[in-house]
Amino acid sequence: MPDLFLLVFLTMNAGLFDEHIGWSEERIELAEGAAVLRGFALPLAAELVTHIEAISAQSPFRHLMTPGGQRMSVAMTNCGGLGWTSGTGGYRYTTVDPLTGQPWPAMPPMFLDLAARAAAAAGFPGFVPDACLVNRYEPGSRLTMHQDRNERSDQQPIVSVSLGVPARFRFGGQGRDVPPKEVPLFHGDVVVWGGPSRMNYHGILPLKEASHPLTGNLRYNLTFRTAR
Ligand code: MD6
Ligand code: FE
Repeated sequence: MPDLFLLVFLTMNAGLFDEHIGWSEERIELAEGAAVLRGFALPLAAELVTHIEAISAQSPFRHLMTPGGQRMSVAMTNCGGLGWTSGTGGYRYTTVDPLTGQPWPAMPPMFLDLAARAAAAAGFPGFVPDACLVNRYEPGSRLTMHQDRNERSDQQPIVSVSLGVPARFRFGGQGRDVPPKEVPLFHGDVVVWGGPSRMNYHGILPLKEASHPLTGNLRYNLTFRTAR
């Protein structure tokens, strides 16, 4: 029932705009230092998707292999000075896309601006990311519980933007034993993540079959980090 789903989805997102700041200030605290800013990126969402298409025309989406040899169900690419990649050598950041042999596509200025504004809104002023991981989920794609720990410093937050089909996000604690909270992430939502929960485990449950007018059955996620 994709049409009904879309209607429900659009209704849920209606009224999120504030005339002045483009954001309703609906905010969900996941833990100290981690918050969902509902609809924060909604005014820019269509432009973000256009940029993702341009980025992936230059550095295509690919299914990386984990260091353990498993093909990841989420397809990835990057923009910015550094890109997150994976292989038998482990997880690392590179300046060059190993697939093309060229530098990763430049980070569009509007990406930098959005990431900095979202971080500041969540209490982390002065955020200047040097890496933007672009994730593409198709129905069934998931991200198992993990920590983001390949960045040189844990003093900077992470800013994560959701686009397209909604997903169920799981947020746990510092150890794998903490039972996770579950929260839906919709088109235009931004998660900002830093301070005491920067190293908390988190993941995305398998994407459900659904349709979004801008992305079809796909979900995109932009994850901004300061890697160095
Ligand atoms: C995703 N996000 O939303 C995957 N990591 O598709 C993440 O792994 C993530 O949303 C760190 C901080 C925020 C996130
Ligand atoms: Fe992560």
